[in-house]
Amino acid sequence: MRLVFVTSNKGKVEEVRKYLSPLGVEVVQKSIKYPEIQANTLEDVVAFGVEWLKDHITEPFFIDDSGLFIESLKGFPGVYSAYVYKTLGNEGILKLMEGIKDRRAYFKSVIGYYDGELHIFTGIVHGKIINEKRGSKGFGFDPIFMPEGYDKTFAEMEIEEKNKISHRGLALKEFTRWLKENLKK
Ligand code: ITT
Ligand code: NA
Repeated sequence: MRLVFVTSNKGKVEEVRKYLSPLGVEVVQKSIKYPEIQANTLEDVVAFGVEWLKDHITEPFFIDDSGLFIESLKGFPGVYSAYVYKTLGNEGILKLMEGIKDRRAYFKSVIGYYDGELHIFTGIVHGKIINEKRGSKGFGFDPIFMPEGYDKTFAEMEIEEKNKISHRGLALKEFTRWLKENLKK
C-alpha cells in the first residue's frame, strides 16, 4: 500500500520509510505547510493540522507532531519544540540546562492518520539531556538526548536502532498494528 506523509522534515521521512518499507508500505512525502496552532498538547496540534489538511488532500494521509519535554524546565520546549530548535538550537538547550542536576527528559510523538476520520497514535521514550552534543546521525535534538538504558545518544544510533525504541518508532508500531487490523476487514 501507499501512504502519504505530510511533513517538511526529511529526518522524519527517513525514519518512517525505514520502518514502513519492510512492511510493504510505500511512503510518499508531501511538504504541504499546514498551520500549527499554539496548543497545550501535541494531540491538539495534530487534530488541528489534520482538520485543515483534509480539505487539501484527497487520499488518506498522516502527519507526525513531536516534542522534547524536559522535566526540570516543566516540560519545555514541548509543543514549542520546532520553534525552539530553530531559534535556540541544541546549544541553547544546553545553556539553559547548565548547572541543572535533574537531566530527565522525554520525547513524544503523535501521529494523526486521516482516512475520513482521525486516528491518533502516540509514542514516548524517556531519557536524559547530556552535557554536550554527541553523534552526527539523526536530526533535531538527537545529539543531546540519551535514551534510558543506553550509553549513546540518538545521534549515535543507526536509524533501525533508534526506531526500535524511539517515540516515533513506538507510535509507528501502534499505527501499523492498527493498519493490519483494520485493512483486513
Ligand atoms: P513537520 O513538517 O513534520 O511539522 P517539524 O520539524 O516542524 O516537521 P515538529 O513540529 O514535530 O516537526 O517539531 C518538533 C521539533 O522537534 C523539530 O525541531 C524536530 O527537529 C524535533 N524533533 C522531532 N522529532 C525528533 C527526533 O526524533 N529526534 C530529535 N529531534 C526531533
Ligand atoms: Na512542525
